[in-house]
Amino acid sequence: FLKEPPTVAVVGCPFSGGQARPGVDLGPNALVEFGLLNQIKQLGWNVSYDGAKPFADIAHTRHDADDAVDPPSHNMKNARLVSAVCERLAEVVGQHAKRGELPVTVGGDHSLALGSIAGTMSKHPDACVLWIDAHADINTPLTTTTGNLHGCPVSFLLGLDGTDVAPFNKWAKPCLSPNRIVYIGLRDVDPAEKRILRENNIKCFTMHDVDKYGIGACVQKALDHVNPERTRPVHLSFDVDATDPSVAGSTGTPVRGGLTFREGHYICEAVAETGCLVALDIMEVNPTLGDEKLVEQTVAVGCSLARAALGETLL
Ligand code: NNH
Ligand code: MN
Ligand code: MN
Ligand code: MN
Repeated sequence: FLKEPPTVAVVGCPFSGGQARPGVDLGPNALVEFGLLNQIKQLGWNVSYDGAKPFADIAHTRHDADDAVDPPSHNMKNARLVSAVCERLAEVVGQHAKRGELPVTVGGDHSLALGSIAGTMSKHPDACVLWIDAHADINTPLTTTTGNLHGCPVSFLLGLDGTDVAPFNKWAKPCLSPNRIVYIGLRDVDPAEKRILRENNIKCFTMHDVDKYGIGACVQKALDHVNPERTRPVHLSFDVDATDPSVAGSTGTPVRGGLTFREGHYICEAVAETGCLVALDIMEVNPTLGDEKLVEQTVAVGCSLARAALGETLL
């Protein structure tokens, strides 16, 4: 799916408006300062990087957006801001994909995946999505109890009931079908999300399944479901809170009982092995949470997950 020479376009997205905790906007710079760009180069890729860009004209890209400027609508917080950032991110990711590059979107909070996946779909409408997360992020504007849009991007991608609302419906058209997305790592799913997942027959590998079958079988079954012939392009959207807080604890909503270091990396390695990866998200690293050691460990894990997805092998 990619053009020679193979190029990774790192897209730094310093955005925190999809959730309430400041600091996740510092994620991209932390990963880049840790050496992400050179690490990817050393795997044999050309790497492009335009710097961490706010991606929207709306002045504030922080969590504390002004309710007077961006009033809550349908219980969604910072909806105009999230929509504007994702619309622009979709264009940028789409442009890189159309040039035959592999966009790696570094967040920033996970609401950004509405933009990155919309961008992937503009070039690869037949792509499938692996969503690695403790959370399902499939609330709709009607079901969200927090109003945080990082809990909602999947519902917009699928075009579920309640997502045809301003400002998103100006640009965000449904671009993914429920049988083209699969989850791994779930363990904190809201009651309304459980109903949505059931009603739409969406395949999920919860932590219970990881315990029961092992990560190897879960990833194989997940790929068999969304990509049976291994011919479809794959977008891997990795929320670092999928891993256990002991692995990547500097994140806004840690949930105990997560993927081990190896399980997280195994998912990325197995996706790399398919040769189908066309886009990657590394999301929700918040370098302001936890002590210095935890922050460095989390940033290092963000980088090593990206390397594993981009072909780093153990031997
Ligand atoms: N489900 C909750 C919500 O809608 C939590 C989502 N939080 C996440 N998602 N970190 O990855 O707000
Ligand atoms: Mn607000
Ligand atoms: Mn998420
Ligand atoms: Mn999450």
